[in-house]
Amino acid sequence: MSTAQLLVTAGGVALIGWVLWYFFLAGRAGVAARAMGDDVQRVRIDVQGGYTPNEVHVAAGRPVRLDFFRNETNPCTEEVVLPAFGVRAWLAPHETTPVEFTPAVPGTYDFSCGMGMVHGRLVVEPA
Ligand SMILES: [Cu+2]
Repeated sequence: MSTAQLLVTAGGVALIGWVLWYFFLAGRAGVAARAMGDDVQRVRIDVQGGYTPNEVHVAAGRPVRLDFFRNETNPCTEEVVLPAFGVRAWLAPHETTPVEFTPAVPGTYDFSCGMGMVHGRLVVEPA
């Protein structure tokens, strides 16, 4: 192999490694947030290849409002579902879509994109 071929090969391998890291590992560390507000418990969730924060803590028995800000056009995240609360919402790109419900029963509930590829969880704590 010539030096140029070696460089191209090494570059390709580095690129593959970066792609794997970017899509599967980067920014996947858990980020938890607690809802603020005495009346409606509000949390903003950034949607971009995943949910940030991807763990949200709220209190049972009071209304929750999750403001999903979808900062991408990747179709993966165009829909968010919270099966336990009967929520299925369409998230317009580069806009904030509020999702409101009142969790009655403490527990941990999953939310995800419509395909179930990216996930977050809602931890409902006893009031
Ligand atoms: Cu998806």
